[in-house]
Amino acid sequence: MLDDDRTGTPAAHPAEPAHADRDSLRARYAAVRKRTEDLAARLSPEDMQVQPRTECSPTKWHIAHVTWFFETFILREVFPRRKPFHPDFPFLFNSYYWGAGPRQPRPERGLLTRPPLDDVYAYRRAIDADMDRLLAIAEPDTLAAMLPVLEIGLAHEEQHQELILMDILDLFSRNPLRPAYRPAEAAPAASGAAAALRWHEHPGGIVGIGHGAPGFAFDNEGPRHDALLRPFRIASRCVTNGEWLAFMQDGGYERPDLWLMDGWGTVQAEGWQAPEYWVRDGDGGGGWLQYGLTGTGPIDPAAPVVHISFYEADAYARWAGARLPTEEEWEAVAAGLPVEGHFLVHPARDALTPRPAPAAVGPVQMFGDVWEWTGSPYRPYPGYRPPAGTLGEYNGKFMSSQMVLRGGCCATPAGHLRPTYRNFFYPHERWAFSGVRLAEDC
Ligand code: AVJ
Ligand code: FE
Repeated sequence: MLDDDRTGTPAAHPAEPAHADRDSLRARYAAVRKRTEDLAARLSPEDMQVQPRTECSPTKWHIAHVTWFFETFILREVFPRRKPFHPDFPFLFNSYYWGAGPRQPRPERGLLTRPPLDDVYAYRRAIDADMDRLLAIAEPDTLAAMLPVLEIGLAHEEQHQELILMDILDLFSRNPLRPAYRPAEAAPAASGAAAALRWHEHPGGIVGIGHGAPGFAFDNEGPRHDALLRPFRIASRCVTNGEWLAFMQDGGYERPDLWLMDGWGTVQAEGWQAPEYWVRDGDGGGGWLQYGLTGTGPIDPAAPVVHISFYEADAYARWAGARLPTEEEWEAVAAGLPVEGHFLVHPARDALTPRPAPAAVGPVQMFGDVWEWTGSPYRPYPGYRPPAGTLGEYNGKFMSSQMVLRGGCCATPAGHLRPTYRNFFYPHERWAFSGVRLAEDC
């Protein structure tokens, strides 16, 4: 990755970066690393051990894996003869990189009761010390060559911060005690009415899609290219819980005519009657409560619906006489807007628990709260080639059978997102903070 022969990019010979640049890189690295540990600080060692199911990982594994990432793709690239911190850790904490060697099977990450948590934190300390020293003293050429990988490493750790919260929510939801990751007192109170839904018209035409500007983006956000859009309308905010309840009361989960074939099959097989983490109210009235990182509470009708699959998003849109926006339509509307919304703030400075809140009253709210399923399959943009080397496996090899989600959510670290950002999950998956926005043809 740092080898110019393999990346095909000519060697850069930049001037010595100012000390302020090095110091700001070191500070950014330290801040991202600390946020992971602050998120984990609310968990017990037992919480951090368990893998509730294949798609989820133990917190202990997450915090080791992101460390392995810096060790493997920066420290061991810059110093090719450097030995791993521990000879077994590359096997244990490689996620899916064939180029990085064999690995623990993903469904068996929860079996790793050894190494103990203390050893994983010692691993973090050791890699962090070496990373900080490298950032402080690396030759300008070395620093310039590692910068793109450092950006990926930091963005990677931020992705895993969101995954830690998703996976802990899934784990805790299987415990009949339904623990709160953070108590409800710190959460926003249930709000009043939802912001009125407005429809924004877009004239269509040829629009530029994808990342083309300076600054970091994941490889899957480019190349920038033109797309032809027909005139469309897009909703100013996401579908709310109140609107979702109307869908349920109208038999939304019982009417096959509303569903795609695979979606209806999943509804039948899984017995879905409501979004993930909705639980029957014990009072016998047939009502619902919502479990989340704050614990179990009433359903806020004004908040966006969350933890729905692509299949449910699609069925809802059909029921509503609308459709999902394509990712190009979504981006055409979002591109001109500041990336402002309800994201994950550093827990030490944040009074709020990650949980979706009602959309602000405003012309259009595209970012934060819930990821939005689009109608677009996760496929390469025209001209996309995965980067050379092992990090080429990061995004490109997942470009089949998944759908694109846009906009970021309340568990996405603030500053992580861009209007061109492409998230992706399989259409049946519900454990991400996923919701839906409607669109229609003009
Ligand atoms: C973009 C969230 C689908 O979970 O596999 C983490 C993020 N990539 N490590 C995933 C990711 C590499 C990715 N998602
Ligand atoms: Fe990863």
